[in-house]
Amino acid sequence: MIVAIVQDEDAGHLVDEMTEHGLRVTKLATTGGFLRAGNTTLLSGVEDDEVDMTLSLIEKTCRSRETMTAVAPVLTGEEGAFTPVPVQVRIGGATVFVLEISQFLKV
Ligand code: 2BA
Repeated sequence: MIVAIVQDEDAGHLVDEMTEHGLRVTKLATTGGFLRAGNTTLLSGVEDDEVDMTLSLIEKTCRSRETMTAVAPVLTGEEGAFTPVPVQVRIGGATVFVLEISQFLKV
């Protein structure tokens, strides 16, 4: 099982590539814990000999991007006053987990 967290901008193209290569994929709308922004998580049950091809498709399709975000408010000194700090963040290409599946059933 490949679990790939990708940017929304890359998700449609990646799903197209995967299905064109005969892979099955489920697309979930997810939210990153750090940016609290939408991203996409793809679940794909693949055979062992399809793992490398799947990873290649992900690498080929998912771009790395930079974004500015205001996170981690810091105390300014004034009691109760917080100032969001702008931070530049590089996202992706993709965060990928390759999992062993003990059973696959369709019932
Ligand atoms: P977010 O959690 O929203 O993180 C977006 C980007 O912010 C990350 O990009 C990384 O560059 C940065 N970032 C995240 N946590 C940080 C921190 N504590 N300090 C500084 N910068 C931080 P990516 O690494 O490409 O991750 C993109 C998305 O993939 C994440 O969105 C999250 O939804 C998922 N993700 C990444 N690593 C994960 C993991 N180990 N487990 C589960 N999900 C993960």
